[in-house]
Amino acid sequence: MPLEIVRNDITKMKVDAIVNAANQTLLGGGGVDGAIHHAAGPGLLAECRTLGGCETGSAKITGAYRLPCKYVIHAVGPRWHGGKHGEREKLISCYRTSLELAKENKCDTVAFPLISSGIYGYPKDKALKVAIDTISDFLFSNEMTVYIVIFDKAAYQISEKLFKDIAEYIDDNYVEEHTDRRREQMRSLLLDEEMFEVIPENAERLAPIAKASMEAPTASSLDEAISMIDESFSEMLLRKIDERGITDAQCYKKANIDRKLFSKIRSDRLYKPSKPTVLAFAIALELPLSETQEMLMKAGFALSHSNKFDIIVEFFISRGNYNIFEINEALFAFDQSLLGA
Ligand code: AR6
Repeated sequence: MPLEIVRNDITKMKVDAIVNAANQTLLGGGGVDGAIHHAAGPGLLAECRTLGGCETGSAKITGAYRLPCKYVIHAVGPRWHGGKHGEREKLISCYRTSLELAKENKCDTVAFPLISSGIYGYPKDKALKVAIDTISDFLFSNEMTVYIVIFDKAAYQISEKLFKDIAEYIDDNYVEEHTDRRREQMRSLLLDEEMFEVIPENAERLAPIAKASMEAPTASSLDEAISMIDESFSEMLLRKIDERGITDAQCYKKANIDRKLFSKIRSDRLYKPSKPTVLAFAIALELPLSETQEMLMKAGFALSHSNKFDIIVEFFISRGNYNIFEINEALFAFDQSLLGA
């Protein structure tokens, strides 16, 4: 997956390059800087001494010594002074310079901490947004896998309002789903077409399922039944891409899916994707809920109100928010797996 948020200690990441949140001297310090120097050993400091420091908003690259990666990119983030002193631009520039350095050094995988969000005081939700926006922008025109490494749960916050809204949505839907009356209604809905009128709020979600069962062709032999096989997931995906008038690359990049996986799906009409992959494409294609359900069904899945992952994805789709990185931020905050490959 091109952009992933993971919870880890960055010094343990087995990637081509890790990024350090350094200061202008490049001679070490506290926080992640201290942890990286400690794990890399004295060779790193010796090389840093030869670099002559670094300006805020820029970055320099060194070897990685005892770390399990090949390079360390030392980026100097801005100190937070309230947000009106060019902090955002400098932070963006940190990420861009680091990504360009990684590219020049042929790195395929890079891990970033949330630069400036510790000792330098940049609010964590804002720092995360800058990281996600800048990295995803870069990934639109470059092939690379980038990790944002979050050290601890406390270091991670999506905006309080969004968190509250999602939590409420989960509560509401969990409660709904777990009443017997509701479950009973859902079951009869699948059996009895007329029930659509009785509980219309279910109609959109379940229509594709009911429609598919109603339209199932009858066959006189097993061979004949198999020959009536419906459009596959891969065929539906390619058709929707054409209908939207977008290119394959625009679609898989927006889905946060890597090119190799997309080629596999493209060349195998019976490809069996995972549920997060299907949803990533549904988001990239900006499908409404009913079409999302239909696409999931092609791969043997459904959106259900019995798990948080599904409810969170549904929360965003029902609000017309198709930004996969924002959805992944929210999934991460609720400890769910992320969308994409
Ligand atoms: N792995 C991943 N993330 C970490 C780790 C780790 N091992 N340790 C801390 N973080 P900070 P800054 C997170 O303070 O704000 C140094 O003294 C941490 O939770 O390391 O850019 C430098 O020399 C936070 O979210 O860097 C500079 O003087 C994020 O990394 C100054 O601090 C960044 O926190 C730079 O301050």
